[in-house]
Amino acid sequence: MNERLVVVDDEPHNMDILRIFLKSLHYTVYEAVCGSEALEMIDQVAPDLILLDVMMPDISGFEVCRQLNERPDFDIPIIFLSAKVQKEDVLRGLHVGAHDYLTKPFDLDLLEKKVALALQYRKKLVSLRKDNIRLESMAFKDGLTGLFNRFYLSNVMRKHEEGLIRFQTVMMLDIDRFKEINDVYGHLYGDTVLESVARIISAATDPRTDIVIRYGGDEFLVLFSESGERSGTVAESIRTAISALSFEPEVKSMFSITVSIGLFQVTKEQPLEILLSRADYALFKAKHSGRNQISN
Ligand code: GH3
Repeated sequence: MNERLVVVDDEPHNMDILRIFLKSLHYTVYEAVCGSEALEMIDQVAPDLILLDVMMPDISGFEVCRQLNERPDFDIPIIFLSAKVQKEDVLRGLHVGAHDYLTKPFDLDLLEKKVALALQYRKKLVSLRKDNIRLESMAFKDGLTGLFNRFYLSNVMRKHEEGLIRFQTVMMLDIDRFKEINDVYGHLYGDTVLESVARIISAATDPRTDIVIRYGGDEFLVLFSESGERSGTVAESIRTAISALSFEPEVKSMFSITVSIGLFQVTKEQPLEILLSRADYALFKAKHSGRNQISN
């Protein structure tokens, strides 16, 4: 795909030269004749590079550049093309966030090279961003179940401390006598059981409002940000769905499992550690009251 360039210049003669030259280099060129048009076009086109004039009838190029660079994730390189040739002008351009500055009348060889370099820089940046997103999702996910892991929980804790998220119910779930499954059928089959339990919890919850975390070996945590009533229904549906599963590790050996669940309804603002320990205590009660049940 051809790289997309937004070229902003109010002078038709300059625009003609730029259009013809850049098209001859096989770039796709989008043209804007003033700052406000440029801002709109950049949002629509999402270009790979912006060539920006400084002196324009409405918003100056410096101001356009400043506004764009104020956006949190803005990463499109901007090259100024300007008849303002003083050192102070160049410095100002770089100060408001430009990648480079070319003075008019521009040298086409220099323009070609600078455009190519800026596009190369942009390509590296985009690829680094993608790597980061991939690594972040790997770091936050449990390798076996694909659920969020404890590392992600520390992120959630920080957001909770900052008041950015609130939870209505905290649910802790633990598979009953899971160690026996490992002992009888082997650790690998134990993993299969863990995956099935994770799938049921995921299917019963809503990723838009609930956070599901593999909390420990056979322990799962769900943080509900919606009403307590719903969480009770979801917990019961998970418990019954898991007890209805049947596992067949070997011919003629079939077994089922149960889980114990602790539910803690949040009534006042408290650190997440406290909410977790309350849910953990509710789980402890469920275990000690005979397992395969939900305790509050
Ligand atoms: P209880 O009902 O009292 O909770 O009994 P339990 O057997 O589930 O007790 P416990 O929590 O002590 O056992 C958890 C077991 O989970 C022990 C550990 O070997 C196993 N485990 C932890 N992580 C994994 C894992 O990733 N895969 C498998 N297969 N087993 C795991």
